[in-house]
Amino acid sequence: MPASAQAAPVSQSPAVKAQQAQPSADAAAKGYKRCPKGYFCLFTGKNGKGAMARFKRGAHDLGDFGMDNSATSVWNRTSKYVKVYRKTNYRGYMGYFSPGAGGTMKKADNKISSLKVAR
Ligand SMILES: [Ca+2]
Repeated sequence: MPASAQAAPVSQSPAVKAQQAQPSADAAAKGYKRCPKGYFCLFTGKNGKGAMARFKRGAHDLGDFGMDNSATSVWNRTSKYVKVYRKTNYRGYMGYFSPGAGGTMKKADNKISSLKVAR
């Protein structure tokens, strides 16, 4: 479990199975496995289900991705910290996700409106 501040919206890592990726399996990928390495991914459902959006740098308005106030689970596959905000344009800081952190959110469920990947 990654060390994180109290403000972090989640405290557990996604339960990702250590399976060898195969081309045929990629097409049928679902859940957290859809999130490519190097990206921060949002999912509208619990446990990596539902629609997904992926980010390398962040987004000042998740509405541009159909994700405003709808992210329920996340996975940070970047090597950076990712800050999330309750409002657009990085206002209303809620907490951050450490590199490798993810899971189904509780207090930030359906509340994130913008996010920023640390440089
Ligand atoms: Ca949701």
